[in-house]
Amino acid sequence: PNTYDVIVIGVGGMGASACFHLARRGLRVLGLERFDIPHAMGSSHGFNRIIRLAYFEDPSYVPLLRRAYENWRELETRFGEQLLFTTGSVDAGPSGSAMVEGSLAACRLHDLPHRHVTGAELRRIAPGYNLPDTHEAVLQPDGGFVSAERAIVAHVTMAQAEGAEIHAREPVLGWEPTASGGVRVRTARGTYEAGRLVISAGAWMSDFVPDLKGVSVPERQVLGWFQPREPGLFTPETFPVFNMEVEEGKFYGFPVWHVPGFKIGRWHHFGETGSADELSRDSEARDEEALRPCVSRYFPAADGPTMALRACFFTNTPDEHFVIDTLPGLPQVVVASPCSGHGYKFCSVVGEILADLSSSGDTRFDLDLFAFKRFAQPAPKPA
Ligand code: PYC
Repeated sequence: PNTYDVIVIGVGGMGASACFHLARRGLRVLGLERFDIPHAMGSSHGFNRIIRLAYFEDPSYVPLLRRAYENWRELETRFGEQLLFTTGSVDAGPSGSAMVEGSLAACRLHDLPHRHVTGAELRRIAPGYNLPDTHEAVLQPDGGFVSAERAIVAHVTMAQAEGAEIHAREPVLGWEPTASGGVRVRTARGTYEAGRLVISAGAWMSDFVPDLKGVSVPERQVLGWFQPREPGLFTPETFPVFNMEVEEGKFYGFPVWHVPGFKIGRWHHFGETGSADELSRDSEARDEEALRPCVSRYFPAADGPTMALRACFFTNTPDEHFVIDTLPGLPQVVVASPCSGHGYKFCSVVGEILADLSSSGDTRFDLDLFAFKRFAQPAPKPA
């Protein structure tokens, strides 16, 4: 079989970055993707993805985010195209809500510039917003979005320029460790061997890592674009990206960019979970119904005709933190993702971490929060 230093299964956001960071270190890399590059079947499409520093999920993500920003900027320079757009970010909810308090905690711990404002103040600063006065928001100026599909193209193009071999439309059928401590990967087209394996298969993760079955759970999510009635309030210059928790649910959104509509998504957990091959990518009227009440109430100046609807996947872990680790007993195999819907912004740094783990076995980044072993079944007690 053809041999490589590292094989990467899944060339979406994370895998594309891994291919680039491995190849730039002079390693022989093969990236295998079952769909097109880029594609809209998983979790790396929809034109743009939020990036933000005030990380309400846990302040320990902030050092990774700082490096992610640096790496996105370096990639832009190499590729010659802007990929990261700064709009500022808003994290909003009722006073005392987890999103507002978590965002404030990250800002305070990491000394991030920010403003803590009421709903009324936010309306004055960014009049596209219409939050009740009982709500608060944390505004952080470094937030914005990454151009999602273009960033994959950038990572793949730069990986190829460094000698990586990337195959699209080549589904992986299985992999196994070899007696020499490497891996063998079987695809619909052939068999390949390598010293190391990176599995960044997103919603297909548990197909390749059976221990993640029931831990890494794909869930269908909905996105919509709505024509603003006052377009000037929803430009990248006037409208910061947001996450908010309100009585209707948890939502996130963007200014108008590349689609003639204000983009809003819902972090919804309606139980639309299942296997990545079976979940629907079609958009339906009920998807719009999941979004429209939030638009009408909190963004009334954007409550115009529907421009587009899309479905995508979150691949959730029970605690909604990532898994980035080597497999127990198989140090030559590194897994990255599931990312529970908030991973894309980290692709630029996770690729570097995957290259660290699959070249030296170690990294300078703290990965405690992402350990594989946190989901290990406790050993049965002796009778
Ligand atoms: O802000 O990271 C984010 C995000 C992802 C999905 C929803 N919000």
